[in-house]
Amino acid sequence: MNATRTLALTAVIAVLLSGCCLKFNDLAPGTIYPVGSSISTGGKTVAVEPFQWGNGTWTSAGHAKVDASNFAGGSANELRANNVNFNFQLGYPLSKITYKFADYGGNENIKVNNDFRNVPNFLSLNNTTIGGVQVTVTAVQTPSSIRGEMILQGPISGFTVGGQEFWIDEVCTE
Ligand SMILES: [Ca+2]
Ligand SMILES: [Ca+2]
Repeated sequence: MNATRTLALTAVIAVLLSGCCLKFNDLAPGTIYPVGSSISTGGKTVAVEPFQWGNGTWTSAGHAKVDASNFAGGSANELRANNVNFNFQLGYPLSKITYKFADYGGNENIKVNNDFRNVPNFLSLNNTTIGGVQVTVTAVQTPSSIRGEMILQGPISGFTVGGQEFWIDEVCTE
């Protein structure tokens, strides 16, 4: 194989391997990240941003925390949003994002392609579009929690999500 073909093949493989999964297992449990800070995990950056409450008021007083719990249904560590949003800086554009989540109370925020939503929970977003991206929510609701997985499919140029008592794990991209 000549050098040009080797280079072309390497480029193809790089594209095929461009998806990633953020599992947060490289973070130290108990670490707290205030609004304005950034979380470096899995070679990516997650910015911790202000959160909008159900009444429309924005707060910068929340924080993120690395928990060794398993609410979102992943394994080992997960990220907790305590009245913050996570702005995932993943190397856009992407065609798909999936993630596991747990909502133990309060409202949630989600923004895809600059289309911002503020909702009591994510169940109502199943089979809708946000920012032109198809949203699928598969979750189990109990009196105390909503736990499941969300799939975003379509041309994605930005993704932010958070909540008040919200955990997230295994944010994977294609
Ligand atoms: Ca994990
Ligand atoms: Ca909720």
